[in-house]
Parts: sequence; C-alpha cells; structure tokens
Amino acid sequence: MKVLLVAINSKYIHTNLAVRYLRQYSSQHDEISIAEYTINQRVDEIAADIYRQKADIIGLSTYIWNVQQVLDTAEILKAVNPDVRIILGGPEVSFDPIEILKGHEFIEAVVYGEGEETFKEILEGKDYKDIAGLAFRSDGTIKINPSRPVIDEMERIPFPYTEEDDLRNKIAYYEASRGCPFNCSFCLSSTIKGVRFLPLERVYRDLSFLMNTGAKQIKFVDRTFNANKEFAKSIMKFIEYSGTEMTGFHAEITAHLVDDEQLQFLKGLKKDLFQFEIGVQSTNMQTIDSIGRTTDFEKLKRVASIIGSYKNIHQHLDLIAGLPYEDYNSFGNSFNDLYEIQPEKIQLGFLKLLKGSRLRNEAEKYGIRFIDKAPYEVIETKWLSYDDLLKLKDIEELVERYYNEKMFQTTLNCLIPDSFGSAFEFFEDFSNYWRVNNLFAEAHGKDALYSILQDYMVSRNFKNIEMLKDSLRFDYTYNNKGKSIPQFLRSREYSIGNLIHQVVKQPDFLELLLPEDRENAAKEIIKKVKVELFNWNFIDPFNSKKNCQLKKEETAILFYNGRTVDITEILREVRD
Ligand code: B12
Ligand code: SF4
Repeated sequence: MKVLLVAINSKYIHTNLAVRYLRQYSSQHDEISIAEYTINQRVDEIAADIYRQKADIIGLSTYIWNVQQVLDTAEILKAVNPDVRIILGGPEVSFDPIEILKGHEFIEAVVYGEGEETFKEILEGKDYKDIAGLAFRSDGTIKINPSRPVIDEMERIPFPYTEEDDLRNKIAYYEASRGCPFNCSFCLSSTIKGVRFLPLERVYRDLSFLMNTGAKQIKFVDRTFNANKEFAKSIMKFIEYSGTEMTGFHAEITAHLVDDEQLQFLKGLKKDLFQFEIGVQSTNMQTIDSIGRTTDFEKLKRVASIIGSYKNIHQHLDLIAGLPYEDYNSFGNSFNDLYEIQPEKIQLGFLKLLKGSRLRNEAEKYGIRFIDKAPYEVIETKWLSYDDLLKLKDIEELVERYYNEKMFQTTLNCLIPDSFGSAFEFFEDFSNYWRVNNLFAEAHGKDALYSILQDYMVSRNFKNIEMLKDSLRFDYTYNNKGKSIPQFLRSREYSIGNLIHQVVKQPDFLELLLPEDRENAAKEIIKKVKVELFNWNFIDPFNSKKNCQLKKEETAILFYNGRTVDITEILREVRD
C-alpha cells in the first residue's frame, strides 16, 4: 500500500515537520513518501503532481494558511481517482472534524489532535471504530471516537528528518519540547496541558544532524523555548560549541523568565547565532489579564533592553491588535512601550480567532467580530472599529518598511523625538500621508522609500528639515554599500573625489582609524570606501540619544565595512 503525506507550506523556504514525524513514526509499516508544495502553486498543478505518484492513501496536513488549498486539492484527487483514500490531520481540522467530514464527501477520515499514533493505527489497518482521535464515515453516517491522550514520553517519537531531506537554504523546524506552560486564550498551544521534553542527549544528536544539512536556519517550534531554564541553557551551550557559521537559530522565549545568570550567559554568545521572538502582545494589563497571560512587562522590558545592549542576538517583539480592552490609543501605548526597547523588529499582528481557541468562544462577550473563513481575522471589537484596524494595517506596513528594515535609523531617531510626541504618532501621521497620496497602491523599490520619506518631511516642513535631509543621506550611505547617492539626496558637495587617495595615504591613517586593515593595501581600501560630507556631526548610526543632540558642524564621514569613521580633521589637513 502506497502512502503519500502532503504538505502545502506557506512559502518555499518553509518545511513541514508534522508529515516528517508521521512518516518516521510509521516507517516500519508502509511505503510512505512526502510531497511538499507552497500555497502559491495552483491547486490543479498540485493535484496533478500528487495524482502522478499513484498513492493509495493520501494524508494532507491542514493549517490555517493552507486549508482551502488542501480541500480543493483533495476534491480533485478524489474526482480523478474515486478509489483513493483521503485523510486529513492538523490543527485546522482538529477542532471541528465532524463539520469537515459533513461538508466534504471526498474525505474519508480526519485525525484530530496529535497524529503519530492515530495515523500509525490507520496504516496498520485497525478498525476505524477502535482508533482514538479519529472522526470517520461509517455506513453513511459520521462517527467520532474519543480523543487520544498525548504520547507521554516524547523520545518515543523518532527524529523526523532523514538523509533524503534536502534542507539546503531552507528553514528546518525542530521541536525539543511539546506544549506550553502558559494558557493564552487566543492560542492553540493552551489547549494541551503540560510540557514534554526530549532527553538532552537526543536533542544534541538531532541538532548535530540538522547542522550538517546546510539548513539556513533551525527554528525551534517549542512554544516557550525557555520554559525550563536549565534545559534551554544546555541546548544553547551545545549550539554555541558545535554550531556552524552557516546556520542561525530561532526560538520563541518568554522574556520575563530570563534571570540575571541567564543574561550573563546570553552576553557571551556568538553574534547572530540566535534570534529570539518575544510575544508581548500588549502592554495593557487589563488586556493581558483578560487573555490569561502572565506578563511582567517591567521585567520583560529590562531583559529585552539588556539583551539588546549586547548586540549579539536579534530580538523580534510581537504585538497583537484586536485583543479585549485594547483600543486604538491603548495599542499605540503598547507600540510605544516596545519602540522604547528598540528591538531589531517589531511585528504587528492582527488577532485571528482560531478554531479551538478559548477566545473564539468568548468572541461575543468581547464584541469581537471576525471573518468566518481562514484565517479568521478580527474585523471589529468593542474597542476597535474596522476603520481603526485599517489604520493599524497601514501603520504595520510602514513599521515593516521603515523600522524593521533598519534602513532609516538615524532619520527616525532625529525626527521622532524632535517633531512627535511618540513613535506611534509619527507612524500614524506618515501612514496618513501614504494613504492620502495613494502610495500603498504601488510597489516601491528601496530608493523610492527614501525619496518618499524625504518628500513627506519636506511637505510637513518639520523643524530642522535641513538636518533631517542630511540624516537621510547618512542613512542611505550607511545602508547602501556600493551604490552611488541618488540625485534627490545629493546636496552641495557630496563627494570628496580624489582627495580620498591622499587621505588614505596619510601617515598613521590606517594605524589610527582602520587598524584591523593595516595589512590591506590602500588601493584595496579605496575601492570599498565611501566618504561623505555632512553639515551635522552624524557618526554613530546606532546611538539615537546622541544623534538627536547633534552639533551643526561640517563632518566628513568615511563609510567602510559597516563602520563609520570621522575623518574631518584628516581631510582638513589634506585640503590645507
Ligand atoms: C511553523 C509554524 C508556522 C510557519 C509555517 C510553516 C509552514 N510549513 O509553512 C510560519 C512561521 C510561516 C507560520 C505562520 C503562521 N502561523 Co504558525 N505555527 C507554526 C508552529 C510554530 C509549528 C508547527 C509545527 O510544525 N508544529 C509541530 C507539529 C509536530 O505539530 P502539529 O503541526 O500540530 O502537527 C501534529 C498534528 O496536528 C497532526 N497533524 C498535522 N498534520 C497532519 C497530517 C495528517 C495526515 C495527520 C494524520 C496528522 C497531522 O499530527 C502532527 C504530529 O502530532 C505552530 C505552533 C506549534 N508549535 O505547533 C504554529 C501554528 C501552526 N501557527 C498558527 C498560526 C495562527 C499562524 C499564523 C496565522 C500567525 C499569524 N501571522 O497571525 C501565520 C499564518 C501564515 C500565513 N502565511 O498565513 C497556529 C495555527 C492554527 C491553525 N488552525 O492552523 C499555530 C498552531 C500556533 C498557535 N498560535 O496556536 N506558522
Ligand atoms: S501564546 Fe505563547 S505563551 Fe501563550 S499559550 Fe501560546 S505558546 Fe504559550
């Protein structure tokens, strides 16, 4: 009997862990293969490709991002081969399996909850009526068996990947623990009680394998990576000692659980080895209480700020718009609280009322209306109108482009404290400008984003506009290595031309200013170096406080290998 497990990922770079677990858990029974696609492919193409593999049983992994494609593909497959047996599993069909079967004749059975053992019993040919965690058709009716307890010892579940998995340049998902100790009402992880951990030896072995596959990133899907402090620390230590330059690691952590000893440990980690995602969701305590979270924001802020100061770990902080008690202004406050921490990214998400989540059952109580079709996004709450949500969507897009991309840091650091009461106010005003000028309707390249910001600043006639224009040129030069400054950013004398040769030849120049490049010939350095003259003394693109109190003085800055060096004095000597 030929079995095909199908995953339709949200992007090409993603992989599906569930189908790999299912394959390995049942590997001794059948000829099982995996086929992966993306939601951007046409369903008829996906169905044709699956059909050609002539499987007897097709299992489709169903999530919020692919449910429609899964159903459409399955319908085609059954139409072209009525004998094929179609089984669905995954979080998107785990909470209403009967409705799924009722609405879709072509599905034979739905596995709900954890799938490994249930799917194995199906392949073993056990009678459907005796398989826990299964909903199925029987004599023209739909039946549902009792749920299945989760597999207690996680080590009974084999390592999901094999030599055949081509993970080069992909994200490899990995699970060192299952479950979450917390109980947030919008999240499905709160539906399963308790956390199970793999033995550390097994984790080390698994990670060693994954690091050798050339995966671009290993992403822990553990719901709270640091739920157990010692467990997390041991894994990180292992990665620190055996990690390769090629692979980065991503983990979701709960920041307020991080203590001073752990902070000390994190301080010593190699740069960019780890990336942390920290779900803040809101800083409004009434909101936090209502969704059953236990956040100590002051502690979170302290931890995230300290980690930020180490400059070795990227931090992504998340907020969700649409939660109870969070109105537009309160969301603005949450945003400003995160902005103050200055993480590498601020991710603004919009509430989705997931099937099976507690909050979906409480929707009426909170006046939450949502689109009753995946991804079940909120359209209104007692506290937020649809207009408010649309405004927040515009803001989200600009936060993505202008803050998260890190291409405008100096300008934002000068503009926001000088002309706005808060970062949120700036993004609000800037997004109004985008909306009024119909800018959201078109795609914009990188240079266009600089040009739009400049036009906006000029149109609003901010105080210090000349300094702001200078700072935008500084940002451009710093962030666009090898590109010449576009016309709209050029000021009077934008380049010092041949003088650079003389600067680099100055006695002690390399020794004093670029000591690590002493060995490289001046010729080589000149090829990569850019020098710009500014009317204000920008120098350190990361020090916001300093930039806002800039002195007006002509400054020559040399940009080299991500560094900025003040060469005003040297240039003066050369000129004289
Ligand atoms: C990786 C991941 C992603 C990846 C997607 C990866 C991909 N392949 O494309 C990314 C980062 C893109 C992503 C994005 C989102 N995600 Co996500 N994500 C996850 C995560 C962290 C891991 C999934 C996983 O591999 N788990 C481990 C496996 C083993 O568990 P499992 O998936 O539940 O599978 C088991 C069973 O469900 C079952 N099963 C699964 N498939 C099948 C198939 C068959 C045939 C059978 C029999 C059984 C079976 O057996 C498996 C083994 O026990 C989960 C949380 C979590 N830890 O599970 C959230 C999760 C899946 N995501 C979720 C959500 C809501 C989102 C977003 C909508 C979030 C947002 N932005 O608002 C977006 C949507 C993306 C989009 N484009 O629209 C929800 C999904 C709810 C749902 N009904 O699908 C989850 C559960 C988190 C949560 N908050 O509750 N996500
Ligand atoms: S949101 Fe995070 S902390 Fe809360 S239950 Fe889900 S996984 Fe756990």
